[in-house]
Amino acid sequence: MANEALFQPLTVGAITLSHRVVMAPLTRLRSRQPGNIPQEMNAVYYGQRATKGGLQIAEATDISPTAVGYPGAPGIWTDEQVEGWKLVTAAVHAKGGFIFDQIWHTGRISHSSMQPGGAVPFAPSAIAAGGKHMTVTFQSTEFETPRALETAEIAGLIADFRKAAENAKKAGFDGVEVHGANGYLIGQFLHDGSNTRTDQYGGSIENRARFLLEVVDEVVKVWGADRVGVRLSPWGKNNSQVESDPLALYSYVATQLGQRKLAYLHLVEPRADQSSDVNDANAPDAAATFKSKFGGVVIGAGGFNGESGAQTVADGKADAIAYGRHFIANPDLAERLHRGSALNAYDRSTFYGGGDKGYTDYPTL
Ligand code: 8OZ
Repeated sequence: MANEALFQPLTVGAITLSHRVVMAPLTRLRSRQPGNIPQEMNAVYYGQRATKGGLQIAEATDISPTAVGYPGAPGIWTDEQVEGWKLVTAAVHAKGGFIFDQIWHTGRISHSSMQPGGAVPFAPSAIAAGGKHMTVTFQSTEFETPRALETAEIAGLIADFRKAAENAKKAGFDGVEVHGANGYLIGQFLHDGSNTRTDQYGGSIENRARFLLEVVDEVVKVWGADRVGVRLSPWGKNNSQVESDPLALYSYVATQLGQRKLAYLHLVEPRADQSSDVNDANAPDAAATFKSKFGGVVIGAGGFNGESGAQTVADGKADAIAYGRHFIANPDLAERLHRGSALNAYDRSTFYGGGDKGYTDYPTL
C-alpha cells in the first residue's frame, strides 16, 4: 500500500470516513440553464468520484439570486435546484460516500449581467476587485465597483445562508461547508483590503469576522456543529484578497471556529490558484499554522500530490487532504493513491463549462 497515512479512518464530526482523500469543491459551471439546476450529468460526475466512506465537497453553490457570480454555477434556493441536487446526493450515497454542499455568495465577484434587475453587485464596501471577470455570456469584462451593503441588509444575507443550509438538508446532503475562502463575500468582510466599514461589521478583526461567525452560527442551528465545516484561504490572493495582518486575523477566526466544535476547518494552501499551476514551495503552511488554534479536524488543500498529502497527514499538520485538479482527471483517485498508480493528466481547457468532455470521460484504472 502506498501513501498509507491517507488510508486510515477519520471521524469528522458526525461521520466517520474510511480514508482521508477528500474531493475538493470544484467549480465546473455545468448546471442546467436556465435556472442553475444540477442535472443528470452532474450526478454521473459526482457518482464516478464517490467511494465507500469517502467525503466529497460539492462545488460552490449559490445561496440566492444575488449570490450568482459565474454563469453555469449551481444554486440551492429553488425547489428545482433542490430536486437536481437529490440526483447528485443519491448517486454518492449509492456508493456509500458522504457529500457536503459548499454554500456561497460571490459578493463583488459578480457582474451586473448576472444580478437581479441588472443591478451592480454588492459587497461590504464600494471597492472593486482588480483584474477582469466574466459576464453572464462568458465575455471578459472589468470588475464593477460594488454597492456597499447597508447594515440593515446583513441579517437578510445571513437568512439566505440559513435557507440554503435548510435546502441542502432537503436535498440529502450529509452536511454543509461555509465558503469563506478565495475572496468571495465572506472573505470580503474578513479582509481590510475589501472592508472599510464603520459599523459592527468593519474595523477591528472581531468586527470583520462577525459576518462569517454569524453565518456559521445560523447554519449550525440547522445542521448541528458536527455537520458544518468552513473553508478559508488565510494566505490567498485570489479575487484581490488583500489583508494587512493575516496571521492575527486567522488566528482569531480559527480560535472562534474551534470554540464552536465544527466538523472541520478546510484550509487552502497558497500553492494553488484558479487559473494556473502555481507552486511556491516556500509558501507558509496554513494547515500547520492554524491547526492548533482550531483544535479539531483540519482538511488541507492546494497543490498536493499523493506523497505530499500523505506526508502532511503523517506529520500531523492536517488530518485529511482535499484534491481538486487530480480528482477532475482521476475519478478513482483514492484507489490510484492507495496503489501508488500513475495519475491521468488534467485538461485545463475543459475545467469550466461545456458537457461530458473533460467531465465524465476520464478513464479509471
Ligand atoms: C474557479 C472558478 C470559479 C470559481 C473558488 C468557487 O475560487 C471558486 C471558483 C474557482 O473558490
